[in-house]
Amino acid sequence: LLELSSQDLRAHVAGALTRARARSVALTDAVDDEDLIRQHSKLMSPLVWDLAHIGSQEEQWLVRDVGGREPLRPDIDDLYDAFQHPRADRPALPLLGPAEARAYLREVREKALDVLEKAPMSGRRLTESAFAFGMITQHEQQHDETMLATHQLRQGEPVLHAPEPPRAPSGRRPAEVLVPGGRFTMGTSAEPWALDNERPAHEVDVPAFVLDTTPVTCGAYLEFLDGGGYAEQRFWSAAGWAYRQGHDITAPRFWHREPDGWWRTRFGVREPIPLREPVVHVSYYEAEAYANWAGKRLPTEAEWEKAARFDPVSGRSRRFPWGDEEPAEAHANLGQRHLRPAEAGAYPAGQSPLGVRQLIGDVWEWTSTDFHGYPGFAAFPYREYSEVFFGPEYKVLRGGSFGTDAAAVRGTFRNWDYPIRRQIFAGFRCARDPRPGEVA
Ligand code: AVJ
Ligand code: FE
Repeated sequence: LLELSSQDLRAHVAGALTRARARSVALTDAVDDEDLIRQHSKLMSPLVWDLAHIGSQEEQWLVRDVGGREPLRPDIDDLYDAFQHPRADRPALPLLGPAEARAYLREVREKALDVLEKAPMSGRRLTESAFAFGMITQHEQQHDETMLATHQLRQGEPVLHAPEPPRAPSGRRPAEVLVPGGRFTMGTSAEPWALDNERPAHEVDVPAFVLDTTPVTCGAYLEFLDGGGYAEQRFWSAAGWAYRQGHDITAPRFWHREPDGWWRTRFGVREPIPLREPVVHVSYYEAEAYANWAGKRLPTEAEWEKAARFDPVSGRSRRFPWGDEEPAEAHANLGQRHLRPAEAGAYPAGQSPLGVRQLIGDVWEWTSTDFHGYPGFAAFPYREYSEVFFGPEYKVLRGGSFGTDAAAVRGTFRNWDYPIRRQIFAGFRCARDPRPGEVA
């Protein structure tokens, strides 16, 4: 990206903005106005809030800050400020209606593209102007994933359709790999669109550990469930057990027990639990309980990133498990191309040097690490993007899901959420310490 001429960089940015908008439009055109305004869950905004919020952020960051242009709708800044109104309160606000929101987004985008034509895109200003466009692209794609999660919570006939993801190649493969101990470079100072919390690059010493080569499947999770995993307190942390009891959690979100076994509902379709597919819609606490039941643990964030980026041959950290190339269709299940995770073991072209698969795409993976800034962290462009969330109440998730766009994930990307959250497309894989004699 940094080597592109300013004209090519402009074209690249315009393409990324256009792809994000096509997704926002598809997700909001799929339902009628009543569904856009309705709150499908207290955990989520009405879709029409996300839509206008996307436009409002684009107006503030690109049209006003980068372009120095006149504000279009300064009167709605507060309405669409996520910090001023919790999600549960958003339906009661005097929000723009669907038609008004769509017109506003078109108007803002027209201005933003004009700013892009004129903004300095090379030299010292590159990081400032181009970064703002990169950040806005990622912001829209992040809300597109949030809107996809709202679709999953919506009642009614299915409105989203997509082809099935690829199957896993046949043949037996190791279930775990040993990741050798030693230092590696975590985070980045070079990735052009990396957000503040991914920076700066720094060395971390990670002792040898063993990691699952795929995310934990529904089949394996069902063994935990059927084996009394939700009934036995000893598998759960104190906070996890309090949550399990307080909310009467007995299975992943969207699973239901019927006389003939377990089923789930996915984007309005009732279907049998796909045993070979990574489990999704589990909280951190459920992931932690499963890992305890299995005699394992969740990976730390550093372990996850080392498995995803460290190349033992060159000793350097890659951008992605497969190398430095941007994600292609064969590498990972990203971008809402498929509306479910692919079978565990799929995407051989996307595996890491040590043979770990599906680190990028399919399901976000819970790590055991609290969300904090790296050594040398500097908030950019403002504290509200990530710094205000640092602390023990959020856990880091890594790798993106089938609902995440390639523009919004990479080997260094960090997501975070409360450990009780289940409406996000989150699963996990397990790690463990090596047994005596396992480390050469
Ligand atoms: C990084 C997914 C936790 O959705 O709350 C969107 C991204 N920040 N708008 C979120 C975000 C501001 C953020 N996560
Ligand atoms: Fe936002």
